[in-house]
Amino acid sequence: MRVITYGTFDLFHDGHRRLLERARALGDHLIVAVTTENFDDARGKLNVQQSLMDRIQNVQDSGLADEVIIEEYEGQKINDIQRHHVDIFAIGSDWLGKFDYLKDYCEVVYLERTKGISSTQLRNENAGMMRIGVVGTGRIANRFVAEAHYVSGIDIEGAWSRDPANVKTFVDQHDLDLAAGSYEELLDQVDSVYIASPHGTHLEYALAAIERGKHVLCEKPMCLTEADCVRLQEAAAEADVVLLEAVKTAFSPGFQRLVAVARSGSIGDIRSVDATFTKLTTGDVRELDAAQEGGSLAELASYPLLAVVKLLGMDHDDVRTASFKPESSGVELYSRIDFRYPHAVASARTGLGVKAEGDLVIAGTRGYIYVPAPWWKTEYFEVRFENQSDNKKFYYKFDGDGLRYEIAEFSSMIRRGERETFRLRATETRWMARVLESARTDAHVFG
Ligand code: C2G
Repeated sequence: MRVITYGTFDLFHDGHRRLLERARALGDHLIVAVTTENFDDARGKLNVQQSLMDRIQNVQDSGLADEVIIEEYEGQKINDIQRHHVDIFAIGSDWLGKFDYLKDYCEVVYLERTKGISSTQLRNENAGMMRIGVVGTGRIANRFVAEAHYVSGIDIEGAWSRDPANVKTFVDQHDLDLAAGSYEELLDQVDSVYIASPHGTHLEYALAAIERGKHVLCEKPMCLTEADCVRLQEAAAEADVVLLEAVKTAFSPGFQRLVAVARSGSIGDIRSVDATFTKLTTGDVRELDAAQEGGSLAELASYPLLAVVKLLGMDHDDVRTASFKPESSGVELYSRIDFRYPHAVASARTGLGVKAEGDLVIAGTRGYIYVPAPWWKTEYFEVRFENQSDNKKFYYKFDGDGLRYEIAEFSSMIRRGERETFRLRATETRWMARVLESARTDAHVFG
């Protein structure tokens, strides 16, 4: 029986070794296909640290492969199976169901992935494999685990939240090692945490992690007040750990190019920025619950505020907010934060249960940039001029839910020993916390 398996095999660890052992045991000839850089790039896998040569060497050194080939293109698996007369395709259970289409060509076996890669299992402790714990088990935490899969060098160890039943379900669903009974138990097992619990709990959980020397990636809004933000940033500096606010747009390839194009003078001087983010939400949900710090500002303002700060900077002269906040709801359902800068104006609009065009328009003295909805992905934008034949179109990748870009940034910062990233500076995070706080407390309220 001829068996084939595929993988990146970056920072070769015990999970890889055990997978190859079991794949080999399924037959008498094991072919291992190692992904090329281009293929990993095309399938949206980020942060692969070792070269193709080194990764092939990892597989060869294991002594488990009878033959090593490379995987270069989408659809290659079907060709390989036929060309190499393969009987069994084997892959880890993290891909369960994803390769069922190969059943038309050979037997497909999903082998249980190895849960929890402890640092003692790593061939080289400093190889850069990072163990991360998830705090909170809601929608975004689920997406995080799926996306982390596409970032090399990361192993999600386990999860914790206030409700043990939710933790159990989450851990089972994602095949994780640890359903932590307490936050301390999770912290003991990891190098870093991703905090995706309700907004009002971020400060407490982030501080506890930082005080134990763990790096923190915290969902937006990281803080609801500037004072909380300063407190966290000072604690992180003291403990010498990474503290990053998970505003995913800041790390997406297209948004970074958009900012560079806009600030390079291509549309002249920027005179106005208008950014909108709305979502239709109804019913008994956290987003609409005042007790859980809901409302369109806390929920959505991070995105438009990011656009404003990245395009116009932090030195606005004035900011005013108007919010539709009916007494019956207790939270802002629509808000408009208006800024005055020395030579520009900006408007950040958010709505919950209100739908508007979610676009971003940057007006300049020579032309303007139009980013259609959903602008926060920035997969596409146009630079437009009076003379339409001068218009330019730009296209970028935004793979999956886009969380992989912030995860990749967080993990590279840790690996490189960096505490600050130009993609989202600590001062910008603090500015966003200050504006959010004032918008929530000093708004001109109607409704
Ligand atoms: N693996 C495992 N346990 C782990 C980590 C990985 O069993 N803790 C398995 C994966 O399921 C996969 C193999 O080891 O079968 C290689 O893993 P990666 O190098 O992460 O490669 P991957 O991105 O899974 O590529 O075409 C490529 C394939 O689709 C899989």
